[in-house]
Amino acid sequence: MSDTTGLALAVVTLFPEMFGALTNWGVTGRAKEQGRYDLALVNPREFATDRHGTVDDRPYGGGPGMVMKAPIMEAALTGARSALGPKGSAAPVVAMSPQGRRLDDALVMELAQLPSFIVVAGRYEGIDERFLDAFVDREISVGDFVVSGGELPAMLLLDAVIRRLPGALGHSDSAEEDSFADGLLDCPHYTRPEEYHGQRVPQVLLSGDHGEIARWRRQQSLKRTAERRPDLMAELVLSEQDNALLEE
Ligand code: 9D3
Repeated sequence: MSDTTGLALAVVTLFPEMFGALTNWGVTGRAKEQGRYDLALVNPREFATDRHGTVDDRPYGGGPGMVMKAPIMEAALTGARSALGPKGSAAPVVAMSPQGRRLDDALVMELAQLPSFIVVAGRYEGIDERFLDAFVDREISVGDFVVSGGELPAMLLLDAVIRRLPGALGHSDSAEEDSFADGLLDCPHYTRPEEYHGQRVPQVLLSGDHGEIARWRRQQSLKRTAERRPDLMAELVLSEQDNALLEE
C-alpha cells in the first residue's frame, strides 16, 4: 500500500496467523485488496533474546499464570512502528484488555478517522503494567466476559473499524443503514418463500409502496429497540414522528 492512502495498521501478537480470518474473507478481505488498509503483523517471539524464545515470566508476588515481559513487548512495538513506515512514529497504541474501556460505535468511528494505529493483543494473565504505562495510549475491552487472549477482541475491533473506512461497504450494505449508526436496532428481514412454517411475510413488504415500507421499518426498529434495549432507548431524542410511530 502507498504511504499516503488508506489506514496503516499493525498488530503485536503471538498468533499472527489468526488474523487471516480478517484479511482473507468478506468485507475486510475486499477492503484489503482495494488498498483501503494495510495490516502489519509483528510477533513478540521474534524479539526474544534467549535461545528458547521466551516472551513471558512468572508474576512478582506469586499467583497463577505468566506475564508478558515489558522489554520484549517494547522491542516488538518498535518493530511495529518500523513496519508502518513514515506513519509509524505518530501511531497511537491501543492494547486489548479486560480492564479497558468498553468498545462502542463512537470509539470505532474515532479510530476509523486516524491515519494509523497499533493494536497490542496480550496472552497469558496479561502484560507487565510498566509497558502499558509507558507506551499504551488506551486500553479497550469488548465486553464483560472472558476470552482466552487479545486476538479475537483485536479482530473484532479491526473488523468494526475497517467496515467504516470510506468505500469499504458497497451500497448494498451501506454504512448509514448499519445498526447503531442511528442508535436503533435493525428492523426484521424476509426473503422467499412468502410463507414459511405457516408464517407469512408482512403484507406491507409485498405492497410495493416504498413510503409505507420505510415507515413500517422505522416503526419496527423503534419497537424492537424499546423492547430489547431500553439502555439504547434512553439515549435517543425521538422526533414527533418517531414518537407517533412508537405509540401506534
Ligand atoms: C483472573 C483475571 N482474568 C482477567 C479478567 C485473567 C485474564 C483472562 C483473560 C487475563 C487476560 C485474558 C485474556 N483476555 C483479553 O486479553 C481480552 C479481553 C477479554 O477477555 N474480554 C473482553 N475484552 C477483552 S480485550 C482483551
